[in-house]
Amino acid sequence: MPVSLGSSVALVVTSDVADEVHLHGYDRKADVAPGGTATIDFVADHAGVFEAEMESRGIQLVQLEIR
Ligand SMILES: [Cu+2]
Repeated sequence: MPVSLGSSVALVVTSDVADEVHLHGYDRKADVAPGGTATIDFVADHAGVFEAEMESRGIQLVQLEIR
């Protein structure tokens, strides 16, 4: 998913299991409860391709292409 460098981003994840959402590259984390929502707000201030995953399951959620 393309993201403009310098933009404000809200990564919103709704989950049916408990886990931790982890945005690599920016190393931001947020816990999510079963049936709950986690939000990671950040400014996309460095370029690259970064993966967000469900940390304990190792499931990729999205890949952000910040450029
Ligand atoms: Cu991770």
